[in-house]
Amino acid sequence: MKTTLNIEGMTCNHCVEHLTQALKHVNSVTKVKVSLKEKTATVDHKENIALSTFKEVVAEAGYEVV
Ligand SMILES: [Cu+2]
Repeated sequence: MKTTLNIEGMTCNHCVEHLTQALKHVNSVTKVKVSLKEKTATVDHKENIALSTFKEVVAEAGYEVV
């Protein structure tokens, strides 16, 4: 499964790395690709993940799913 999230609040590559690591820690996630330019996070995962879970993880990292 693949989910693309629109992310607000990233300003530099540190943010990209920070968010990537946060999303990688979510259960069943296999791959994360974050784009600063596109303001997106594309997440590959083996099981269904609720949007609320993604929102929570992103918020905890200091950014926002929009
Ligand atoms: Cu940053």
